[in-house]
Amino acid sequence: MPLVLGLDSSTQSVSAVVLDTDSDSIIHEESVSFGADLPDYCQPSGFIPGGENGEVHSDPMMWLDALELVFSRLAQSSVEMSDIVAVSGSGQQHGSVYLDEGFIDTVGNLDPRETLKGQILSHLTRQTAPIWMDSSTTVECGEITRALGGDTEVCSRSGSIAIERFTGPQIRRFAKTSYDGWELTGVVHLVSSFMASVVAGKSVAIDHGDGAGMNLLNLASGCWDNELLEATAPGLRAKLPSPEPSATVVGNVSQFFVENHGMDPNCKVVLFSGDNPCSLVGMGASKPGKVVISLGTSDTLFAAMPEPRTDPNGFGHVFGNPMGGFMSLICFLNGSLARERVKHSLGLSWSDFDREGLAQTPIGNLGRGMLPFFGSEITPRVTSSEAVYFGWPEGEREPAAVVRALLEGQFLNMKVSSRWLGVSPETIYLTGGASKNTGIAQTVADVFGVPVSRLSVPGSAALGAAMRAANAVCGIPLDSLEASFCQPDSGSTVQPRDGTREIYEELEQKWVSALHEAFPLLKD
Ligand code: ADP
Ligand code: XUL
Repeated sequence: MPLVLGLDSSTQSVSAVVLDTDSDSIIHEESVSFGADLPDYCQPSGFIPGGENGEVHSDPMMWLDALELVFSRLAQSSVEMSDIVAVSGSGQQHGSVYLDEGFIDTVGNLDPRETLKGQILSHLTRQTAPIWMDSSTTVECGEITRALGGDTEVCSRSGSIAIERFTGPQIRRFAKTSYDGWELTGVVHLVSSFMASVVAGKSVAIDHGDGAGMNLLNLASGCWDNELLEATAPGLRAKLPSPEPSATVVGNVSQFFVENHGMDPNCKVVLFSGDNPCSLVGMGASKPGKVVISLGTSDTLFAAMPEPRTDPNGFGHVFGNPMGGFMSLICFLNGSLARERVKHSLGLSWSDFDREGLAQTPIGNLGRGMLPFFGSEITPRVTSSEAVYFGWPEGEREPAAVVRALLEGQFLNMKVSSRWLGVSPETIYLTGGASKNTGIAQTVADVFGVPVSRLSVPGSAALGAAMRAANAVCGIPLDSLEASFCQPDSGSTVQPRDGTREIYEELEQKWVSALHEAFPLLKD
């Protein structure tokens, strides 16, 4: 019974999904939450709270503890670990891990009697890893952009203008502010390639899907871009793993997992990729034609693209599609954390969001709206610390209407910010932690005016990673994997309600006017 394993090292958890490729079924899912399962790290949402100057970092040792815990839980479950023939994974994009040269030897000879953390901690040349929520590198983005001759040049080479959370500007800031740390650094990994290195027991390459989120990869050639490397940090080329196609089989699983968790020593490891590229596969959307919205810690909207298409406003990105070609993506920072903030401040549960929020208020909220930026936003790029309300009668802000205004504001922002993609979806495919909330799914359907379809599996990134492993190692065609694993959950498709189009056309105009009034420096 050949099994394949997909891992997902996301912002808030490390999770796993196991597929049986004979019976075409998902036989097991497992998840370790940083907040609930590893409280000693004091990172309840997966990052170190209170970072200054826009810094948002996480502890890579927490990810390793979570990885070991996931493997231990899998080994204690009904999963026959020795039947797993292939593994791949997904990682939150853009985050970077800085290691000395000794890491390469240590990761190749992991001692099964010690913990991963105990062996790898001393190789960190930077104790914490900046992650995708970090916005501390505006100065470095400007420096890289000037060195290349402008946004257009950076964007046409790397698929994105220089963006604060992307790895290149993050590397530049470290190299500038910590000269010694940079000198000691032998290798810089992404979250995906770091976790893959540990699983494979060797320092592995960076795949084209996630590598494109660094402002360093030349999309046309698939190689690191000389000018971008030079503009980013001295000696960077020697410290970066090579970029390789996502389907590359890097070798067998580390002896560490063979001895400790009963893995087969011949189990193959396929390069890990970014969470959004993996989700594209897991949602059955890696061929052009489908638009996916993922409601995780961040909200993202993405689609496979035959040709790389870049965003004239600079908010969108082009990444490698792990199954070949490209994907476009737009990321919204005020995603689940903004929804959680409203939920907590109003003392609601998730089901109240639906029952006591959306169900009690009319579509379009009688013109009462919200710019849902509780913290600075990436799309559009605004500095903010509180939501902006428009169209409300003085003194009135009843909780139910606030819930609706938040969600309508979030999805109107997505609709407005994704027009440059030039794709008119017939259906939106919804994934991520918040997608199971039917009221939220209904609001997406109403705002976009198209049906919203959800898959039966919540973790599309881990599923996509497992499908990539099954394709690359077992040779199972993508079409047949999609037919087996990417079917919509029966009965969970949500239809847009009648009469919503006009209401949202009007609200959208008000929303855009409110945006430009609140943030006059924004480009049209
Ligand atoms: P990530 O992959 O970024 O770690 P997930 O896709 O796992 O995130 O989503 C986690 C988020 O989903 C949580 O932060 C929570 O806010 C949200 N969530 C979970 N359940 C619900 C629900 N029923 N309704 C709305 N949001 C939910
Ligand atoms: C995408 C992005 C986030 C992270 C975390 O550009 O920054 O979606 O991948 O999920």
